Amino acid sequence: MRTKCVIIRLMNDNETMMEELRCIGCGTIIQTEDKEALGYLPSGALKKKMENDEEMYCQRCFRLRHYNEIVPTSLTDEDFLKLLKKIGKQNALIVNVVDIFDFNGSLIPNLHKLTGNNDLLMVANKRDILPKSLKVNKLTNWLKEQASKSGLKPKDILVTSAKNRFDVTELMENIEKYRKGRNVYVVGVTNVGKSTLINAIIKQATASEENPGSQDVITTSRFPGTTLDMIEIPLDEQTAIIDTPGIIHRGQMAHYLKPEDLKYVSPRKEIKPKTYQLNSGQTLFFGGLARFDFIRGDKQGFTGYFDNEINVHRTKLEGATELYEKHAGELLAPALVGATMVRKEFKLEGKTDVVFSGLGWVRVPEAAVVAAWVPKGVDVVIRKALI
Ligand SMILES: Nc1nc2c(ncn2[C@@H]2O[C@H](COP(=O)(O)OP(=O)(O)OP(=O)(O)O)[C@@H](O)[C@H]2O)c(=O)[nH]1
Ligand SMILES: [Mg+2]
Repeated sequence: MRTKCVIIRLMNDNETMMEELRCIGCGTIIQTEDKEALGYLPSGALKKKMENDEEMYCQRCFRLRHYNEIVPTSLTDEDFLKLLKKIGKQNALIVNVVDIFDFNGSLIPNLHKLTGNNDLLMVANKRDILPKSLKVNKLTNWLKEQASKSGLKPKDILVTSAKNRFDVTELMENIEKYRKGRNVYVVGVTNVGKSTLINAIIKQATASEENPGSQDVITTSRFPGTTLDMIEIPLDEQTAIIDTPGIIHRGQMAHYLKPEDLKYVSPRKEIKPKTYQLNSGQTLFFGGLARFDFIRGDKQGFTGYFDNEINVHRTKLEGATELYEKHAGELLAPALVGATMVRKEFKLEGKTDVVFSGLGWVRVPEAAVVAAWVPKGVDVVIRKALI
């Protein structure tokens, strides 16, 4: 498996060969002219890397990898979609990665349109975030039901954690089984862990006794939109596994948060569910980012599945709006101060999750009328309870 800088040879208009250098971290074309534009690498550094036949990273990747600092890009949603439409024209295996912690937010609308009639393998990543007590069989059945409801017909559904070596080995075996000698395109919404999974595959495939844990080849980060173009990692002489830029789903909380608050939507540890016995007329605030009102129904235990560091505040429904207006960003933190909170009411039959896209969900065990509030633009959906 060769992972050095990607050199793509293209024929230009005059039918002469020209070489295109790409950053191995994000897939963007390397250039030495414009400091502010994507793919910038100072010419001295480029020369040195070429002489030493070293992996080549653009300045944006360098900053992300070493200082965890993001440089905003000017790519639009259409740019990303255009790239992905090319995949529909290939005969390949499509691996659709979704984030189990944000399953609804990571579904791609019209995925079949983008990928043509190609075989689809669904990979539900970030298993390590959900409670260990949740059995993989139960989870897989739930995923199958949800995928089918969304019009997806994957050949198979795998549950993985990019951090778990055994999951990665199983993923590699399944990819080999389903790809039947074809290229593999790894697609999905931003931040689901596509690049992290491919890095884990590279590590597994290249690990040796002398080199048990090599460094991550592809740049990954908590910031949505890390990968900017296709990145080809050869699987054999003819075929490759290809990382792709994530599709931007504007309804996800991550697109509205400040960089320092992104940790709440990308938990690193297993979440510990918390149950609250509420009477009707009570409200829960999850930081200042989500609000849950219990309007009508019998007293019951509502369970919150959120990052362990999200501060939960319980209060009376009456007066909750004033409390938010006074204390958003202080008592109720983190918050998007100044954002309009939008209310959605639901009449539920029981065993339902009220999902705040990307941030987490509240499990409602019995019949109840509830309202969910989120900053304007963020999606709220209800679904059959996962747990
Ligand atoms: N807890 C947990 N975090 C993960 C896992 N896989 C990836 N992550 C984290 O999720 C975030 C996004 O990972 P990336 O691999 O950059 O996601 P991506 O899908 O390539 O994102 P784009 O390039 O923006 O489309 C990073 O903070 C990763 O560390 C996992 O299995 N478990
Ligand atoms: Mg990526």
